[in-house]
Amino acid sequence: MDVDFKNWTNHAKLISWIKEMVALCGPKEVHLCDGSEEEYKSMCDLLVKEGVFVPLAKRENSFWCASDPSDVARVEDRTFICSEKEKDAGPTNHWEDPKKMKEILLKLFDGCMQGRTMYVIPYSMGPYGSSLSLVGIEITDSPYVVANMHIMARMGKKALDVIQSDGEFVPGIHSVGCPLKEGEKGPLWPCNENKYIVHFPEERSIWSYGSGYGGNALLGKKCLALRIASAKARDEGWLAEHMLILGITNPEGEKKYFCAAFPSACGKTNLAMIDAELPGWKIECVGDDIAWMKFGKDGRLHAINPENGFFGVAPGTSMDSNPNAIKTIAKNTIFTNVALTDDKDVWWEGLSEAPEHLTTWKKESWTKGSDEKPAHPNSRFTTPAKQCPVASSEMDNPDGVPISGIIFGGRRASLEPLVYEAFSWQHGTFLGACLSSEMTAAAKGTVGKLRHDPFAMLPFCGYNMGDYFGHWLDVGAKSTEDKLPKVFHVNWFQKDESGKFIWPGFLENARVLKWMFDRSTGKVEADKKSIGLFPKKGDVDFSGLSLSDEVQEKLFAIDTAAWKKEVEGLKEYFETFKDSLPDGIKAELKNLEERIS
Ligand code: OXD
Ligand code: MN
Repeated sequence: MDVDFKNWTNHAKLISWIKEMVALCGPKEVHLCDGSEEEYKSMCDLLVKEGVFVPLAKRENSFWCASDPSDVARVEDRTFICSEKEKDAGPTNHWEDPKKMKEILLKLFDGCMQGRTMYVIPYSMGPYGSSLSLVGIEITDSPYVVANMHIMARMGKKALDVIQSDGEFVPGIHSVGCPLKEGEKGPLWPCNENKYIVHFPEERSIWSYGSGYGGNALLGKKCLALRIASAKARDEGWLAEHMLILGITNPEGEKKYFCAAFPSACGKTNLAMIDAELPGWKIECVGDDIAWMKFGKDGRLHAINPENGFFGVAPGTSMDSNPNAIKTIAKNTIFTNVALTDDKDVWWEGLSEAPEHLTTWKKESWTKGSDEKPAHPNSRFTTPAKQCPVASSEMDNPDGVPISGIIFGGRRASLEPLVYEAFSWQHGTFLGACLSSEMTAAAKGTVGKLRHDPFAMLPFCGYNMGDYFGHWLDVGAKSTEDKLPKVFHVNWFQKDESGKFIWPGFLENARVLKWMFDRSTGKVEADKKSIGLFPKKGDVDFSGLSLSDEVQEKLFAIDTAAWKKEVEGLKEYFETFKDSLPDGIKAELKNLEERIS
């Protein structure tokens, strides 16, 4: 098939790769995307015409859609890091020999787009003109993916201009793996039970087959911005992290930025756009999922959010938990796998009182009182980041924002106090490596079971996690403690004996952010304790919360016996990394053991 690249690109390497993919996948036609508003509209019109999208009555330019019930989440067990050497993928990733994997993929992709349109998406992760940004090309046979990429990335001609001037791009090929015979219409949500999400970190390329959902298919997000970018960051001395970025301004007008990493189901999106309940303070959102950090000339780490939209989990999002998210999704939003109301609006658990009748994400009729959950626990909204009422004007700043603090947190019913600070960058790196969370019903696995998720990067690190810890230590060695961000650990999820949360969480978490802010300006001192630096009494403001003295004490208690047990668990966990576990982490584990004994 002849593709007319005139007025699109004349970049030889790009053209030759697209031609190669056309020959391999055999689509019926090729659409070279321009990223325009009209293109987005035509994609949505097409999806409405096909019956994939249902236009919503109460939200301008917004749509409801439902995936195939077998294609609802990232598939970690089908995600591969195909580095040349197995050791470079490490013990926490699935590895396959790149040559062998290419053979598998070439067979799968052979003719996989038959009867479908191939879309070629040029996109930038990060603002144009930033030395931190990366450009990718995603080839896909899913118009749903094209529509979502319009929201999630900066997409279009300008990305091609970047390729033209510096030649570099990350190629990503995606297919739902559902070719169509002549005249066949196929399912509304095409996918294949055989799924492969494959990364070649040395070649810096992505091949994704069989899924049309989220991180499996929107290749800019987890595949490029985390797995490929983390491998590139290791080679080039920067950080690609699974972190939100927020800005805090105090009543005196001083502004600081923080990044935060949390495993799934710990309220990361809620914190990213928290509606501060602190008079005179202002909190702004730069990003809710990914941060890329590089040293500026000032010796400080500066971060950009490579994304342009939020792909947020809907259930649990409400005017109480996250009013800014609710306001963000009022228009121009794609809802996937939530429930549809009879008057063509969306609903999910936790949003409001359930209506009497709904259409579930499985397109079944649902009446109030039924046991089934009408929205899938991993149902999502795809929405433009700039619609967020507290979107930071720095979202497009090519220089990024200087980071004063990095926050790690997990869901722990006991052990971990409300907040403490690391003694140093090395100790902070150790806190990131130790991160773990109790699983909720939203993730596969046993509810309540502890899952180690270092830096919340377990499913997203594009290389050996042990080397990744070492890379963090190396990054710290490039600057000095006074310029490096302070590192904090938080836990919003402590429970009492009856299983009730003892900290109110949600918007009240801003009180803890305020303490971190005051630490970063040097306004308040901290108490040195066995596991870290703790707030002095009264420095985390509890006024108006009616927390009993007992609860206030429990929020900051250190249970030495439990910590001894934790250390034993960590020793065992760290053995997984064998000789890639860096000395700095071993030293911090030993220090902790000594301090609590
Ligand atoms: C996400 C995730 O979708 O972390 O952001 O799973
Ligand atoms: Mn995420």
